Amino acid sequence: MIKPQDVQFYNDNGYLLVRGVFSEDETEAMRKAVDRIIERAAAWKSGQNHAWQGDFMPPEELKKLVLKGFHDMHYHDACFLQALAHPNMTAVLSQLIGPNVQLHHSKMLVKPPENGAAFPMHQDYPYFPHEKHTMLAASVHLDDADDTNGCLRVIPGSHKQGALPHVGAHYLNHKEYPISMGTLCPAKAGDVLFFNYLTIHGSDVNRSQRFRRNVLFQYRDASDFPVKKAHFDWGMGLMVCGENPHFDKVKPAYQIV
Ligand SMILES: O=C(O)CCC(=O)C(=O)O
Repeated sequence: MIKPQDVQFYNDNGYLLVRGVFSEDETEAMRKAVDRIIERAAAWKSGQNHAWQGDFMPPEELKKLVLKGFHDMHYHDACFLQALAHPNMTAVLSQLIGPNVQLHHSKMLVKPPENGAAFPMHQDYPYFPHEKHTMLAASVHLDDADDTNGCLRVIPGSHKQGALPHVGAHYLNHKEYPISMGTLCPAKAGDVLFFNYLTIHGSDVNRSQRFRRNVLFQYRDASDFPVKKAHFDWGMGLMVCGENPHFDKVKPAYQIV
């Protein structure tokens, strides 16, 4: 699915857009599944707003913004389990991470039309630091995304700066790193943007008339261990390709409730 020069691009820039990882039918199935999750959440009155809060926007503007989010997508609908271990996905992951790849977590991010929330620029590292920094996000586009509906932005090469101080371990100083500083990463439905957890990224408000629906899978090398116990999600440690050399040492500690 990708060439050695794409792997080089990822290593140099900390991100890579791979076109057409998912077919139109697969993308449509995921879009419908996301819509059904939102409907079910409304029925159980659990569709709370996940918009990021903070001082990166005036409070009166921030309170109008909406983000529909859920973690553990593969526990909501089987199409996400198929997607996160899809042969096109694992073909890319095994080249960017290595032969033994584990899921860390999955989530959806739905920016509704006109008021879809922004993400201030940040690294994902502070949320789940690991020893070897193999962790990356694969952001699956379910809709065409561009500047007007708040597509992802990255700062190319920023992963080489290592871990940076975040405001309340949440996002970078927005005066030093405004969202506008990020390089736009427009993408089509079915495309996947891969970016390392040290790569500075974020996205602006969706002010368009269109949805921006993404599903994000986070993966790591099976030999890259967390430096602190944090951020446990269902399905963490699922092998999506290769083998687990450390099953005797590391097991997820789940409590089923
Ligand atoms: O999808 C986006 O616009 C940004 C998501 C993001 O930065 C995150 O979930 O950490």
